Amino acid sequence: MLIFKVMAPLVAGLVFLSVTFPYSIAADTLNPDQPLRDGQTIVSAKETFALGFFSPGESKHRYVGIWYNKLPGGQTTTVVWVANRSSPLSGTNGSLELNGNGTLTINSMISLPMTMVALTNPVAQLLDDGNFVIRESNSSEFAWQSFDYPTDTLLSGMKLGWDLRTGLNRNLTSWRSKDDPSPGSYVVSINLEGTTQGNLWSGSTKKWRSGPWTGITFSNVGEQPRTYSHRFGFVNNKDEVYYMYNTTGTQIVHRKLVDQSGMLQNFVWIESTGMWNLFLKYPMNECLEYSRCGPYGVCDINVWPICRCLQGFKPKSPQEWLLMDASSGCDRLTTLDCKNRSNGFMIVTLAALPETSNAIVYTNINQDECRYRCLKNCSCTAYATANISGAGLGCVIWVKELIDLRMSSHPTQDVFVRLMAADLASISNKFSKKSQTKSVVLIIVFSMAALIIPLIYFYSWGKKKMIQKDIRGNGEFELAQLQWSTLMVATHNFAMTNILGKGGFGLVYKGKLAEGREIAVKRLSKNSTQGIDEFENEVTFIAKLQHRNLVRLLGYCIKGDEKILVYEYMPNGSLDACLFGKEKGEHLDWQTRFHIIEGIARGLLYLHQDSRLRIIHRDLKASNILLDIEMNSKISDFGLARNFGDCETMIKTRKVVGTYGYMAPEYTLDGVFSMKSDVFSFGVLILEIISGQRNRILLSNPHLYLLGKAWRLWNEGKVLDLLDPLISNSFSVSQVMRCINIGLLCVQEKSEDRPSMASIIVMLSNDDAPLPEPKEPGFKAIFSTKHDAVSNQNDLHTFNDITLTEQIGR
Ligand SMILES: *[C@@H]1O[C@H](CO)[C@@H](O)[C@H](O)[C@H]1NC(C)=O
Ligand SMILES: *[C@@H]1O[C@H](CO)[C@@H](O)[C@H](O)[C@H]1NC(C)=O
Ligand SMILES: *[C@@H]1O[C@H](CO)[C@@H](O)[C@H](O)[C@H]1NC(C)=O
Ligand SMILES: *[C@@H]1O[C@H](CO)[C@@H](O)[C@H](O)[C@H]1NC(C)=O
Ligand SMILES: *[C@@H]1O[C@H](CO)[C@@H](O)[C@H](O)[C@H]1NC(C)=O
Ligand SMILES: *[C@@H]1O[C@H](CO)[C@@H](O)[C@H](O)[C@H]1NC(C)=O
Ligand SMILES: *[C@@H]1O[C@H](CO)[C@@H](O)[C@H](O)[C@H]1NC(C)=O
Ligand SMILES: *[C@@H]1O[C@H](CO)[C@@H](O)[C@H](O)[C@H]1NC(C)=O
Ligand SMILES: CC(=O)N[C@H]1CO[C@H](CO)[C@@H](O)[C@@H]1O
Repeated sequence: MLIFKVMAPLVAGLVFLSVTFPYSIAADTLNPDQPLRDGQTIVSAKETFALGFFSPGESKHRYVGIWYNKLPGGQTTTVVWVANRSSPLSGTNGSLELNGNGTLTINSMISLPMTMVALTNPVAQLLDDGNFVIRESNSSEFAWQSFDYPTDTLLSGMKLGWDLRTGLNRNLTSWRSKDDPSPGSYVVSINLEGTTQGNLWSGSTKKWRSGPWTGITFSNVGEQPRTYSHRFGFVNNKDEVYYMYNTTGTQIVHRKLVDQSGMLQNFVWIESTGMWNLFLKYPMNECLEYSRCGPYGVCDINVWPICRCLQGFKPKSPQEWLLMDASSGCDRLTTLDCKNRSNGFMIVTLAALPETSNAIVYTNINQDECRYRCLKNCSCTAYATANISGAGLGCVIWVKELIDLRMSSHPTQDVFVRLMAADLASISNKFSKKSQTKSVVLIIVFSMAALIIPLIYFYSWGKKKMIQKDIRGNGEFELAQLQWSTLMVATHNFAMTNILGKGGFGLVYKGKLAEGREIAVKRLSKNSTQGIDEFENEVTFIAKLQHRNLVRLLGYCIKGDEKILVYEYMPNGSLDACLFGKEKGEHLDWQTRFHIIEGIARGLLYLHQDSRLRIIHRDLKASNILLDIEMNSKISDFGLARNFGDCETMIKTRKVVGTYGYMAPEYTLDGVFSMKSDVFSFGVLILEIISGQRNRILLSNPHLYLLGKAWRLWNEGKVLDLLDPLISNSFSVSQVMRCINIGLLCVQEKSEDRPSMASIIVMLSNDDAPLPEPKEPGFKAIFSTKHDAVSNQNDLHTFNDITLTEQIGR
């Protein structure tokens, strides 16, 4: 059924009477003395929205709300507005009434949020955009509208922001839970101080900000991956300050929602799947999280670690920075002393203006005047000029710390940061030594004699980008050496209860450092000879590798026989546990699974191609993928990884190590491995993530073999049957199909038929990239060849999670 196609005009009052909507009362209006009782609904003219009493989720309480009328799966599945969300009724005897003077009451007691003058001949009407309005029956002007009192959802045509004439502040507030629409802790609102922008609050903590409006878009929203056609605008004048969007066609059904997880989400209805597709959410990545790197810290999602200090600044707490916690930010190398007039400005080019809520904004002021005003004021820490809200040139002067600084691949916003001359000079020295750093630095040193004299002007070829020195020295990451006693305390003397699991060469414990930071501590088994090689392997590789999709080694400890590695702690555990563990992927919706697949792909590309070493992991499997708090995937366990030279593409070994189920045929059978054997394992992972099933090798029952199943369904044209039934939320059919197609390409029998990680990234991120048709996956050989190690196990076990480290004879 085509749900949101424009319907033939309906004769109001006739159609709704009994057949399709037995409980709806006539048409879309509510008149005085004609109450709407629980069980009845009023439906907008084109049947898009309905209004009535409902109980959300498991709740027994009754609320008055507006929902999409025609979505399948129950009429109240998507509620967009709730009247009086804090004061529900307990019984089903509710009635909504329009009084003779135009106010609405529920059970003649509870009033809706209303401020209006008395009407003489009122009528209430539910419109097709989801707005419930009250007006004089002979007028089209709204005396009251539900759009002025949003709950958690912003629909097309609604205003988010201020009516300065009445003081009305329209903001979105999350539901407390899916059963309770009363106000939760997340609020999206528009602020008026500084430059106006959208803000996402968690209680009194800011989580995200949109940045100022540039005239076209918001400046701090990051690269928008895909947008569905809708026009949006920002109005900022003396009467009103608001954001609004309009969908461009009646077919497009779009809503924005701040949900209980604290994300601002954008959904579009996909008719072919009959589901909501979440296509954009904020904050979109770690760097868009508010003040991720603290004051004077700069976040850049394209490098690792993502946080750096501005030049002329140093980490406030080097130890915390080393442990990847940059929230304390940075301090000046030399304290700003305004009486000492040897100070000036360093230009940094950022993705957007830093937070402006405590900055001073002047409109219609040029750059020279802006700089002059900054120099005049001893509290000024930085200034910038910007086209504020598209209103033309404006000047922003910061008098406090700079926060929420973000870099991108195409930074455009120049910010002039005030530094002492000594620091400016050291930057210029460093800069001339490191001229390959592609940057533009313009330094103006201010002296009393001549107000503004550009003394030093450095220009270097290449892309405009800020130079930064991070906490690495000579390109090697500084590995913290930790005290044995610290680790004993952190893990409660390696208590059994602290065991997180078993890694490649020993047990892994959860630990907590004195300052509260959680860590994962891997302790090498004392009697493992194999382990020592793997320990060294791990230290060699992982200490040199830095990528957001690889697990981070924070430090080590060697004391006597004890060899210990300390990693960042991954609160969401391993992918294996998430997919196949007790909770069995219930909380893994499609977006999350896709995000995990993308993360693994990026990590693997880095290993194969972009890191300084070229590395084959050799033991990629679900239990070696860890998940951080935001479900970013991190590849771990480099115990079996192999470095290979520039000319080598293939290595042959007599010692086959790895994990059955994930190993490529040529490796299992001939001991030959290459980057393409990692690609095979990645393909198995994709199919496991999509299906929620392990790739079992049971010689007695090859049909359980996931690759076989995927291939059969692919040929039968029923490939969506592979999808984990727990993916109940919205997903994009085409994205799922692409992923299965890519998964099958990765597990091709011949390694040359498998794509490289670089092409996989293109295939994953580009909906239009053509995909080759897969051939039969390479599993026949595994089943048809008599294989000692496999047949010895009498089919009783699955092999997926056993890493083979012993030599198996051939
Ligand atoms: C509705 O029912 C509740 C109990 O279920 C009762 O307390 C209340 O007075 C009733 N209200 C009306 C308007 O009848
Ligand atoms: C409208 O009528 C109700 C009850 O009849 C009363 O409580 C309310 O104050 C009136 N509102 C206005 C704006 O006169
Ligand atoms: C609407 O009706 C009211 C009284 O019923 C009258 O005062 C008003 O002028 C009318 N307005 C229009 C636009 O006809
Ligand atoms: C959201 O709006 C309500 C009602 O106007 C107001 O009381 C509250 O302070 C607003 N919250 C924020 C964060 O703007
Ligand atoms: C959206 O549509 C309304 C009504 O047609 C119009 O007033 C408003 O300017 C539009 N806004 C944008 C951003 O296109
Ligand atoms: C500098 O700016 C701050 C913030 O507006 C202001 O309080 C202070 O008076 C200014 N100082 C001077 C000397 O203008
Ligand atoms: C500022 O932005 C508006 C809207 O995009 C544009 O029309 C105007 O030309 C811009 N002004 C300047 C000075 O860039
Ligand atoms: C100004 O600061 C510099 C260091 O930045 C210092 O060498 C110089 O002595 C200071 N001058 C005065 C007058 O304090
Ligand atoms: C937001 C709002 O108007 N809430 C009203 C809900 O009903 C209670 C009475 O039960 C009023 O006090 C609130 O103002």
